[in-house]
Amino acid sequence: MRVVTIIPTYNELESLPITVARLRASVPDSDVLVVDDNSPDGTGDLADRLASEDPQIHVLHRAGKAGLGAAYLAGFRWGLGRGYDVLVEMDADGSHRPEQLPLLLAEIPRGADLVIGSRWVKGGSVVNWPLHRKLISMAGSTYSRLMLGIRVRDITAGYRAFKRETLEALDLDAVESVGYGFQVDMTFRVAKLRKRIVEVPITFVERELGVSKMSGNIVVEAMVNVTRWGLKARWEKLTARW
Ligand SMILES: Nc1nc2c(ncn2[C@@H]2O[C@H](COP(=O)(O)OP(=O)(O)O)[C@@H](O)[C@H]2O)c(=O)[nH]1
Ligand SMILES: [Mg+2]
Repeated sequence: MRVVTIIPTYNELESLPITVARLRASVPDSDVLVVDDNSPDGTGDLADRLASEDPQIHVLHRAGKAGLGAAYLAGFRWGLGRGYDVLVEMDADGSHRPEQLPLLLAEIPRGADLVIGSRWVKGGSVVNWPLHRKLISMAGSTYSRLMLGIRVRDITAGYRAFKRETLEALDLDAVESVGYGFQVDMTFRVAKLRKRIVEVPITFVERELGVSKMSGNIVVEAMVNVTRWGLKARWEKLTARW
């Protein structure tokens, strides 16, 4: 099973080397692809340095900040083109603990098409989040689950492992490349293909270094999109019967 872990970065100079070192230690077989959007703080140069010292580390440089979704889509295309069997999404900031990646990967040979590292299943948790952030995340997941009619508990989660066949079955060009909306969009598309989605509990640790790139805008955008997709799916179901 050839695995590549894709790490999107925008100004992660402090976090990236720590996360990459932890990842290389905990899953030495996984290659690493850093997708940097020309970070002004020089994260791209740092990634090049890491890559020059370790043949399993690769870097994809993009022209400018285009969002996490666009970065992952570029990373998926890179990985699919190089024959990887499993493509992992992981944040650079340490929130997705590399030590828990084996838990996600173990589900692939057991038949999962998409594994989600979940905060909101039994055994999952979040460390260092204020109550209001927990509530927003849980409420967003619940709303999306009801609206889209899918059973996933942590639908905006960004710690994931895709089987290559799952990504190949999707029309990646059609995915809307926004923040949390990107993760919801991907989940909805995989669910519609009736692929097997497995959630494993993780401990999500809020970043200690650097700053978050998420904004209220991204949350609102995700909710608007979820509403749109949900209504569209209902409408299509209804009109199919006429
Ligand atoms: N390449 C790229 N990476 C991004 C972009 N926006 C966020 N990221 C990365 O995506 C990951 C998650 O972002 P983060 O700011 O931690 O979001 P949060 O965990 O929801 O607060 C981090 O590794 C970021 O550096 C972007 O526009 N381009
Ligand atoms: Mg983060």
